[in-house]
Parts: sequence; C-alpha cells; structure tokens
Amino acid sequence: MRIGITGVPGAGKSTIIEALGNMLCDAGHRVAILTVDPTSSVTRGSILGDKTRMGTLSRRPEAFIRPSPAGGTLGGVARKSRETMLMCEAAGYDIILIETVGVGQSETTVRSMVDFFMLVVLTGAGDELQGIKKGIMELADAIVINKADGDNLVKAQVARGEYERMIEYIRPATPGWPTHAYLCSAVKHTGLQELWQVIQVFQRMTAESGVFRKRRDGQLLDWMNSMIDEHLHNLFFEDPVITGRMPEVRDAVLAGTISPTQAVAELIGMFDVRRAAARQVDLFHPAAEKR
Ligand SMILES: Nc1nc2c(ncn2[C@@H]2O[C@H](COP(=O)(O)OP(=O)(O)OP(=O)(O)O)[C@@H](O)[C@H]2O)c(=O)[nH]1
Ligand SMILES: [Mg+2]
Repeated sequence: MRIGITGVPGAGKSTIIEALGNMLCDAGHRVAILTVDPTSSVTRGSILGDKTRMGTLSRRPEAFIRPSPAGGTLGGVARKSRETMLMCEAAGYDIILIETVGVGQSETTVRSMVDFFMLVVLTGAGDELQGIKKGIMELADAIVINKADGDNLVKAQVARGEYERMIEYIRPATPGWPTHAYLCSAVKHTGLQELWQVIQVFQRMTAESGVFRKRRDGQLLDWMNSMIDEHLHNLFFEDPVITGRMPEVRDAVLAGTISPTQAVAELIGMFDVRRAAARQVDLFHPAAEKR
C-alpha cells in the first residue's frame, strides 16, 4: 500500500508518520518513509530534522526512512522517489508512506505516486481554508484533523463538521470512495488505529471495484510518458546544433521577424534525435544535473 500525506507546515505530518509507522511495524509490517520536497536541494538538512522527529521509528529495523533526493526540479525529485519506492517494495517493505511539503505542485506529484492520499489539517477550518486550496482537497481520500487533544479537542470536533460540509461540494478523489474527515492526535496516539482501518477498507473496496488496479496502471503509463517528455526535452535543449542556433532564433522572435510557431518549426526541423541520443549516454542525467 502506498500512502501519501500532505498538509500545511506544522500540521503534524511527520509526527503522524512516526506514530502510524510504529503502529504498523508493531503489527508486523515493514514500512518505508519517503519525503518529496523539491526545495530540499537548498535546505538539505531537513531530513536530519525529520529523523530526530521520527526518533523511535528511525531506529527500528522494520522501518526505512529516506530523505527527499536533491533533484533540483520537481520532475527529478519525483522520478527518483518513484524509483526508490519500487526498490523499497522489492526489498520487502509492504507499506510506503510519502510525506510532501504542502506547497505548490508536489501534492499533485505525490498523488500520482500513491494509492491513498490524506490531507492533514488543523482546527479552525474557516481560517485554514485560506491556506488549503480546494484543488488539494479534491485530491484527498481522507481529511485528517490532527492535534485533536487537550483544549483543542472540542475545536477539532467542530472543524470536523465544517470539513464534512465542505466535502459535500467536492468531487471525490477516488471513484466510489466517499472522502470523510477524521480526528486524530499523533501525540496522544488517538484515532490512528481507526485511520488505518479506513485505509484498509479503502484498499479492499478499490481492489474489488477494480479502481485500485486501474489507478496503478494509469500511474505506470503516466510515469513512462513523463520520462519520455523529460528525456526528449533534455536531448533537445542540450543538443549543440540547437543551442548554437537558439540565440538568433530568440532574437528574431523578439524582433518580430518570425513568429514563435515559425521558430519552433525551424528548430525542430534542425533537430536530429539520433544524433542527440548518441551524444547522451546517460539517459536521465543530463549535463545540468551533473554539475
Ligand atoms: N498537541 C499536539 N501537537 C502535535 C501533534 N502532532 C504534532 N504535534 C506538534 O506539532 C509540531 C509540528 O509537527 P510535525 O510532525 O513536525 O509537522 P509537519 O507537518 O511534519 O511539519 P513540516 O514537515 O515542517 O511541514 C511539533 O511540535 C509536534 O510535536 C498532536 O497530535 N497534538
Ligand atoms: Mg514534517
């Protein structure tokens, strides 16, 4: 089972993963934790923070925690994370948990890698709403209101009702699966067992309806297509014939002497994919990444 976890910074994603991961290891699973963070090439140290936050989990032999690869682009990070995911599964990890940073595009990317996607939120749905785009709620199979403990419990229950009402207006992320809001406390370890049961019901239902297989098949083909896109893009923009001609063509477009459409036709006309491919032996490590 591949599970994606997103949410605003500080919502408690890592703490949930730590608690859920320990629980699953106790139940006999082997759990791999990956992070998809396209900004981590800048901050690099962030996983050290996460390893300390996942203190008990990181010491367990049944668990494997891997930082986000410093791929530079989201595409690069996603590709490496997908490969890592397959390797972990081949190595016997039966549950993959992927944490994403709740900004920009990484939610869509992680959604495209997982079976079940959860959005972790905090209380005060009204205020939170401003930070959570409707589009992200549309990706979620479950909305998890964390920190439902202490003085916050009542507020969390109110928030749950608010989220439930909002969900009614949103298209479900998975055909045939009703998205709901759930309460949990990653610190007090409440609601997590229930959440895991929800995930198991999801797995059973989608397996029976064929949605599970269909989604995985679609993800595989999308992955292949995106690698073709990426590879062709790299071949084109690193081909010396293209890079040599590019400045003049750009100037001509800016001067208005040729249209962008004409420019593309000319450049594509000059592009010899075999010549470019012969130059580039290492398919997915173009010069820019090597640097
Ligand atoms: N009271 C309470 N605090 C919590 C709970 N879960 C997490 N926290 C606290 O909230 C803070 C942020 O938790 P993290 O797990 O690091 O949150 P995150 O979503 O992974 O944050 P980023 O990775 O920085 O986006 C920490 O200080 C946690 O101890 C909870 O269930 N209850
Ligand atoms: Mg975190």
